[in-house]
Amino acid sequence: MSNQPVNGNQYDENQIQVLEGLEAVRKRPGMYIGSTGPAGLHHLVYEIVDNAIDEAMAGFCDKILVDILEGNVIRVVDNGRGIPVGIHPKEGISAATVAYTILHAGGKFGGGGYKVSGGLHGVGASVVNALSEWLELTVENGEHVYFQHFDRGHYDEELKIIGDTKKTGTTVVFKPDAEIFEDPVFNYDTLLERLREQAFLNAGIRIVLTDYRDPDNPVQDDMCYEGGVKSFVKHLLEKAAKNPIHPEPIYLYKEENGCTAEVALQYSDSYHEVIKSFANDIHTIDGGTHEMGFKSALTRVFNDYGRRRKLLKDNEENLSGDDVREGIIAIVSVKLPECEFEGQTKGKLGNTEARPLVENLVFDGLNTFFEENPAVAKLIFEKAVGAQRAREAARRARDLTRRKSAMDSGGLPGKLADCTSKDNTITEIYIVEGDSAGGSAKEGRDRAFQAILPLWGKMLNVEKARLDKVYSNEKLMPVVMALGCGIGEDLDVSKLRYGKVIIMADADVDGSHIRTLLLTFFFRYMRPLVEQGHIYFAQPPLFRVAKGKKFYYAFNEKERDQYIAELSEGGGKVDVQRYKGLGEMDPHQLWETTMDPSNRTIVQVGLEDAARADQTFTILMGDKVEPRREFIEKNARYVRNLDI
Ligand code: 1YM
Repeated sequence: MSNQPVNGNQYDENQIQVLEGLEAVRKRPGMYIGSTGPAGLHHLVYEIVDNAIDEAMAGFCDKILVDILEGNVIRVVDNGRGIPVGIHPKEGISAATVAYTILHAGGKFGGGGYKVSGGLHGVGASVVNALSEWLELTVENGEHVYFQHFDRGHYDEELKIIGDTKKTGTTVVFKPDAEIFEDPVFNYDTLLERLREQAFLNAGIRIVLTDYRDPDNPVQDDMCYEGGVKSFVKHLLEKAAKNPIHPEPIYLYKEENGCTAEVALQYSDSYHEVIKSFANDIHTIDGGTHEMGFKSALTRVFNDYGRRRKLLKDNEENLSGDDVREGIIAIVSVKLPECEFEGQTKGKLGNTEARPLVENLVFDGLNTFFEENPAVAKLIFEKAVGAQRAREAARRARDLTRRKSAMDSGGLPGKLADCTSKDNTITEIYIVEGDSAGGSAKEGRDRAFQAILPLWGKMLNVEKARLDKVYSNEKLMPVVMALGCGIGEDLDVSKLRYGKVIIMADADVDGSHIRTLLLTFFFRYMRPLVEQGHIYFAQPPLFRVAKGKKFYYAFNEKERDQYIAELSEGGGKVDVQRYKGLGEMDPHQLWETTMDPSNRTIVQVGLEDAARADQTFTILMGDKVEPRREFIEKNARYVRNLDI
């Protein structure tokens, strides 16, 4: 693979820089796409699609096709103007080639007309090219069809005309490099979720995702939402099977100094809040200035309204942020000429101008809405007052619990088998469903640093209860007391008694249920524990494969079959035991396979797993039957794989 010299026969300075640039990307892909795991892999697709979306936002394109082809090849097609094919004055090669070979060239080329797109690190097409085994670019400009082939970012031939056409548009086909990515297999639902989000955030654009990997059974979603973020809110409500308390989402929009802010919100009868914020179509999972502006305006509007209407008496406290957000589903989307993303995962918007932009929009817009829609305003306001009362009830329940526990067991639950160490950088607590597994765990553990809490009793349906009910739940309170860091608005992570909170449950449907319940509880009432990576799942083995004295533990069917094959060599009887539950393992086996830090695998729970559990939980435990049935039908086949 060599690059064609451009000016005469020698590589010029630019050309060398290009090669160095692509090499840099291949050497440290994580710097450009975050990781070489599934997130980084899927990010390649978003980078290319982002360019097509920018073209659509500029008003030149209304349809984007994203195809997953056999062999995990991706094809993205748009009907825009086509990437410019003319010779780039500085580089001496086609502008399209520049966009695909020069680092950071994508957005900047074209003299300011081209909006900076907000990919995770804003890296663009050349990074995708560098990380693809091969990539093919086709551009139609209404006259000719242009084509260029790349191998790992390098090309032997320039962009060339291969035919004539009346159409315009860009097609990019690429195969992610198996030398770079751990497992270059695309997940349809991952792509679908993100592309659907893009379709909501860019009203009117049609995005069609098709999976052709199973030739007999292509899967397709065709997405176009004229209602934009308003449709997004409706979609989230439906997906989570929540009951809205007013018929239509409230929609607010504002444009100022080349920035736009858009907000859609609706209240449901649930007790939880969902706020999704975006900056230049990037999900800001940790919020930031736009979200702060939204929250502060919301609280102000409610309290002003309450005082003005004398619904809050002079001697009554203001509604808190949590009160006014109870049951809300909101989308906050800003588009700025340049976004600054902060924080470790770059999930937080830093631009200071975004805060007043959103704050003013929501303050003025929602005030007006409240004045013009008194009936809806009254409903929403009363819900917030209900939340305020429940918060006060929770405070009383908490004080009562504190007094009670101070009197009996020094604040620790009776069934807790505590560890000796108090140093939470090394301590762990196993939360175990069932007394028999709890017994094995107590015997098998290393009591120096491992505590065991068996769970018993009736679980609370977190969906249908507010915090005050948690304080009287016999299953959850021992967890809260053992962790020692409080709950809800009292949560103080620095008081957490164990650095690792490990949920250990059977590898079956009941086990999956208890995992989901606990995860949902942590997500809703102790979210910082999830955010800061304190929550884990234990991974007990499913099989023991043995011949004579030699044995292996297998954690899935593939491993089991490998061990069977290995032990079968040379003849003799191979014995396979399937563990139906943790209780079937003796204490030593449980220690060896699931609890010994030098040997076990534990899975750290991320915020996305928890958010998904939350949604799943609403569907499974909420009061709508139809979404529950749909969910069960769709997921029945996954139960064995334990996707939660
Ligand atoms: C399947 C991916 O990349 N579409 C696309 C990209 C560009 C344009 C149109 C485009 C931009 C401009 C003018 C401009 C890009 N052009 C460049 C660069 N689809 C996809 N569609 N004309 C066409 O911004 O002024 C980068 S992306 F840099 F070459 F102009």
